[in-house]
Amino acid sequence: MHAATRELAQAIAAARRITVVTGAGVSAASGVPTFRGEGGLWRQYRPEELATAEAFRRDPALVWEWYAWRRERIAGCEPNAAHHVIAGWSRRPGCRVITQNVDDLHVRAGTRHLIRLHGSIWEMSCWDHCGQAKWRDEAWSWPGPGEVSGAMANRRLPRCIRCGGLARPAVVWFGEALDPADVDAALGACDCDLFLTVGTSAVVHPAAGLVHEARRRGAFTAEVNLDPTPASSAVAVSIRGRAEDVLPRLARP
Ligand code: BJW
Ligand code: ZN
Repeated sequence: MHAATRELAQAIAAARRITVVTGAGVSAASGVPTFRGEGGLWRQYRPEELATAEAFRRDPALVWEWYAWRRERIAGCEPNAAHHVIAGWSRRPGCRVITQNVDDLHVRAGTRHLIRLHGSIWEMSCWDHCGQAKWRDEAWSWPGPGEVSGAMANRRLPRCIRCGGLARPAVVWFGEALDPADVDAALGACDCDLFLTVGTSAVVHPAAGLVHEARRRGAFTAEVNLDPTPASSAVAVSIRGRAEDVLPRLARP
C-alpha cells in the first residue's frame, strides 16, 4: 500500500466525524457517464448546454430526451465497490455523505445521512411552480422511435400531477439555487475531523467550495480522483486513482 493511502486509511479509522463529498467519478465504474471528459457528450451537446433552465425553455423535448437517455442507462446500473464502502462508513456515528450525483446509486447502496445537493433524476417537479411538491416517477420514458417528432414529442412529455402543466426533472441546473436546507446541511457537515472528496472535478460550486470550508474549520482534508483537480493542491492527501479501487483499500487499514 502506498504511504498516502496508508496515511489516509489510518486517518479514516481514527476519525470521529467523517464527511465524504462525491461526484460523477464514483459512479463511473457502474457505467454512468461523467460530465466532463470522455463520454460526457450526448450527441453533440455538452452538459452545460442542456442542464440549464434556458435550454429547457427553448426546447423541453430535447432536454427531456437527454434525461430519458440517462434514466435508461442509470436504470441498468448497480452500485459499485466505492458506493458500498461509503455506505459502510455512513453507518458510523458522525459520518455524513454529500453527493452531487443525481443517479441515486448511494441510496441504492444503503447510504445513511445522505445529502443530495443536485436532486434526483428519478424525481420531477412542476415547471410552472403550481405549488406541487416534487414527486418520484421512475416509470416515464421517452416515446419510441417514430413517435418523437415536433408536436408529438411535446405531447408525450411528463406532466405535473397537480396542474397538468409541463413537468421538469427535479435536479439543480446551472444558475439555479440549491435547496437551502441541503446547503445548510452540507455546510454543517464541514464541521468534521476528516473531509474526503471523491470522484469530482471540483469545479462546480457551491459543492466545490466545501472542502476549502472544511479545511478552514480545521478538518484533515483528502481527495481521491482519477485526474488532478483544483482541490488537489489544497488538500493534505491527494490520491490519484479510481474510487472503486482506492476506497476498498482505505476501508481496510
Ligand atoms: C474518477 C473516476 C473513477 C472518473 N474514480 N474518479 C463560484 C465560482 C464560479 C462559478 C460559480 C460559483 N458559484 C456558482 C457558480 C455558477 C455555477 C458553477 O459552479 N459554475 C462553474 C462550472 C464555473 N454554479 C451554479 O450555477 C449552481 N447554482 C448556484 O450557485 O446558484 C446560485 C443562486 C443563488 C440564489 C438564486 C439563484 C442562484 C448550481 C450548480 C448545479 C450543477 N448541476 C449539474 C447538473 C445536475 C443535473 C444533472 O445531472 O443533469 O450537476 S452540472 C454537473 O456538474 C452535475 C454534477 O453534479 C456537477 C459536478 O460534476 P462532477 O460530479 O464533478 O463530474 P465531472 O464529470 O465534472 O468530474 C468527474 C471526475 O471524476 C473527473 O475529475 C474524473 O477525473 C473523475 N473520475 N472516473 C475516481 N473511476
Ligand atoms: Zn403543476
